[in-house]
Amino acid sequence: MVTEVESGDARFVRSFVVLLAATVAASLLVIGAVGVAAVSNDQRASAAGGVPTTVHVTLSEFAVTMDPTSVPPGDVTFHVVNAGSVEHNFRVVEAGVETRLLKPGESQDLVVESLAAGTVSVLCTVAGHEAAGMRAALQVTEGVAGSSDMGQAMAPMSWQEMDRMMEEVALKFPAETSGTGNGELEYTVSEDGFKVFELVAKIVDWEVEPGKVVQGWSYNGQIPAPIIRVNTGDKVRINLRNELPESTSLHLHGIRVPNPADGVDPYTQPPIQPGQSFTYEFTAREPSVGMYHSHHNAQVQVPNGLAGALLIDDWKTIAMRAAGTRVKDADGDAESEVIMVLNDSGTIGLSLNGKSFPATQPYALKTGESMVVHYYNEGNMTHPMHLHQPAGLVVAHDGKVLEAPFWADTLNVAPGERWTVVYTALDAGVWAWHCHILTHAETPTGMRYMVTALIVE
Ligand SMILES: [Cu+2]
Repeated sequence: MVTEVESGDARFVRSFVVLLAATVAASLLVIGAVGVAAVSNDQRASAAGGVPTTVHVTLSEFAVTMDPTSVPPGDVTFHVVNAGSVEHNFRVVEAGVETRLLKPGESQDLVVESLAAGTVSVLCTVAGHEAAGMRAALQVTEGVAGSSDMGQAMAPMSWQEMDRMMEEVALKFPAETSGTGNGELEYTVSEDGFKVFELVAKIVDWEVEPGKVVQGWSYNGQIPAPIIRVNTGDKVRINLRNELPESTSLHLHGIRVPNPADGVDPYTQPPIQPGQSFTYEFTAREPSVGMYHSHHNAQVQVPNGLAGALLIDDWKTIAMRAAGTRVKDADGDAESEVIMVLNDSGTIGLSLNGKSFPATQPYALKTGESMVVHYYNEGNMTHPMHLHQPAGLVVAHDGKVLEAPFWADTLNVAPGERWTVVYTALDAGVWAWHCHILTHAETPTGMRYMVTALIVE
């Protein structure tokens, strides 16, 4: 019942994309051919004339991308651009050289002379950034003229080339990737009357965007973790088995639990070591838009994927009751409930529900219908989430209904926060929905990361 786009709506998205594709296909072919010719001319000059090869390097949270990714031996100029929102640098390990610390938007050229054939490692030396994904390899191969990765930033590029690449990415939306998070977690009822949920923490291959597969730290193979739903008065038991390579623990964030179930090792429990299990028990005391996530080496484990939603009571109903007659809903009921988990760090990086545009999931409503959205920030930065239309009525913060709901088309969601918003569709169209820190939503080669769409029929 959550976050699924009905098959009819999926067809609508497909037909919308197909229509766009048909109108631009011819121009893509023409411009594409020119682009390929230009690249190969450039590379021929480089290989034949001994002109230093230039590798365009883009730094972001948390990735190092290079174009091209293979070069002939010889002198190489790395044109390094920090396209991220925090400071990074770029080190060529085998050559023992690195750029200065680059602020967001800064660039520096790094010249490495006489690179020999082989594999060259590059990375960002800022603490934790390599482990979070900022490392890559450059292939230095005799006789190779360089291969261009069209998905990455290529500067300088013409405005026509930029338009073409942006269109190429946009037409892929919604791109299919393997793996889906936010499934509903089934439970069993024990003889002593508990709703029993089983979680296994383990590392899985996770496809963040088409072709980009990372090591995701998951509960039950899902990122975000499966949704746990209970009601006030329920006795709840969560069995967590740790199949990670390090200890972990589970914090029930924003949920009223007895102290021993708070998951803060080593105070309230010992760490759950690899191969061990631990049981958390509590009685659901009050309505909650809660999250559950790791509380052990959490700055690594949570952004890598160990986080999910735990809701107490029916928030579709609670939210619509809080909205009252302020929203112009046709029947007073919400048609869907959306969990949107924001992330920006770790192996998953900038993403909505574990996916980066164009692999993010679109949502659909008919005019006069409403959806209840719970924004969850499981990352390390604040994200101002912006839906082009309709404006949202913010009805709850951290699982508490507001005394005075307020309207927002852009809503800051800080790390750890949950905001509950009622959006009621007014005008038909495909409405962009994205983080408004623009480096979290776009690159010079098109929309990326924290972007999706609401389709209103
Ligand atoms: Cu953001």
